[in-house]
Amino acid sequence: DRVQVKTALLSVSDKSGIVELARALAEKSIRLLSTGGTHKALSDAGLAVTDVSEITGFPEIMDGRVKTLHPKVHGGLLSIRDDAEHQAAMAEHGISGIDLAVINLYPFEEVRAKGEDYPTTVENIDIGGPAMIRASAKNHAYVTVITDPADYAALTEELAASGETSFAFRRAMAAKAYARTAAYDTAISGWFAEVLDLPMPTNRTIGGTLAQELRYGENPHQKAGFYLTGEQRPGVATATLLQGKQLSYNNINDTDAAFELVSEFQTGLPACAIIKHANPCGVATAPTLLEAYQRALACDSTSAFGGILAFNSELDEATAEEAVKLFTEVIIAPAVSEAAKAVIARKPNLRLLVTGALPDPKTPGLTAKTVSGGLLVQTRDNGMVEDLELKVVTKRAPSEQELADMKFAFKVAKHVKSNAVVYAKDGQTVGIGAGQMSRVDSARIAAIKAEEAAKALGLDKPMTIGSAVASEAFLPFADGLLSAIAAGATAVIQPGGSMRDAEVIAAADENGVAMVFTGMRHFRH
Ligand code: 93A
Repeated sequence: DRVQVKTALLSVSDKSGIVELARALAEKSIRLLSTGGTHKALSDAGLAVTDVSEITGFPEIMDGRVKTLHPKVHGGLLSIRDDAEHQAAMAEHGISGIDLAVINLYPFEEVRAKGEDYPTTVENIDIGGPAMIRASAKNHAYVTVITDPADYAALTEELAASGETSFAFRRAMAAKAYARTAAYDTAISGWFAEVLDLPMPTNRTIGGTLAQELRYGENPHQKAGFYLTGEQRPGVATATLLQGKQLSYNNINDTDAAFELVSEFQTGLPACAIIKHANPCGVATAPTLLEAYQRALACDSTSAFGGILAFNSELDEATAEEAVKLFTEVIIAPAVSEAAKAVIARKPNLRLLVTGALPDPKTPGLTAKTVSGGLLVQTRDNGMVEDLELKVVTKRAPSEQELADMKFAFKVAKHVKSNAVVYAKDGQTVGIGAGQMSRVDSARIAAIKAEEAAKALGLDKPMTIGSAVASEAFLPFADGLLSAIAAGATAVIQPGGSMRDAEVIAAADENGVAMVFTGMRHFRH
């Protein structure tokens, strides 16, 4: 199953490592063919290399759009070496075999990410490269295809002894080649969907490129990887890791939840969110980041242990000094001051991520989750409470303060797993109930947590007294409302729309509670 490599075709946009590779191939007496730019790079380095146009007898035309799209190239890549008819066709048309193709594509993804103009982006859709990659990969019984400079070393090693490649190697590289062309076309299709603002789920492929193999998945016996979709959104996928170990699967999931939540607060007022198991255990805004952190922590300092901290503004020294007192896995912020970096450096295991900016919560985009045998894809929940027409449904209208607390609570509830009940007061969560099958249980749990927090803080009563409470979906019965009232809530925000709305409104009126309907639901599972 070993194949002697006699002729190699090199055609690369990313020219890193290509000269060294070509030199190693030449040392094995492998004949080198290549296209314009690659040819120049190799011959400038003193290597003997034949231009593909000499083989095809055809110049590169149309600004290089047609350079390798020729039977002499594709016949050389696709011919079955021990098939008599294929051999006859080769002899008849003067086609010689190409045993190795080293190709990487026009940098479409990079050009797209830079937001280059339309014609430039289109021009960077590679046609000839994918055609050659796919042809070589199909013919992996005879041909070796390399699409990633990271594999040059493995190729050189493979060829070291006898200038041959094994079937196992060729097949592994073929598999990688199709993953590459699939991801490439997915990026192109995603770009079109963006440009055309296509509605879901029209004419687009969902997918990404494996960027990182993770040590394990949600649990140590599960394997995992991090795939990037190419979406240019500030966040965990595009952030820079300033210090600490590689992020784990759970770190990435939780850090995303934390940063997306804190990015809801774009008013310039500092905000902090603390996440555990993808749910917030405290969120607050305050005049300073330090206070925001302290107030977020106060909501449930027990659960915050081992959590993720996200900030919506530059992490400063004072906040960092407080933050390192808590055992946390990850801190993520749009920026980190030099002094804060020095503070965090004292905890070398703490992962510090800087994103450069906050994502815009209103931008469209897709979210996906798997079910067995499928992917469920939807547009991101980019509904914002500020944009909703809130309807007061009770006799008593909320005060200014209650209204502000309601909106804050509803914003947080959007990021809490359903059923979500969030109590808030003065820009701070004071009780969060998440992920219960019954809404009234979520309300009760939030109240219990508030009592525990009060004890931990040495307060004589829970902070839910005089708070606003949010439910991310309608209150189906009055029981959830009554539980919130028992915990001291005076104002309620919820989507409304239950069959029993009248009953719920009556219960609110009886207790002098103000209630508003948002008309928008924020389920999150
Ligand atoms: O414009 S193309 O789609 N038409 C082609 O025939 C073709 N052949 C190779 N692009 C083509 N390529 C691509 O050119 C390769 O995939 C590679 O990315 C690039 C290398 O060009 P050069 O050697 O001139 O720098």
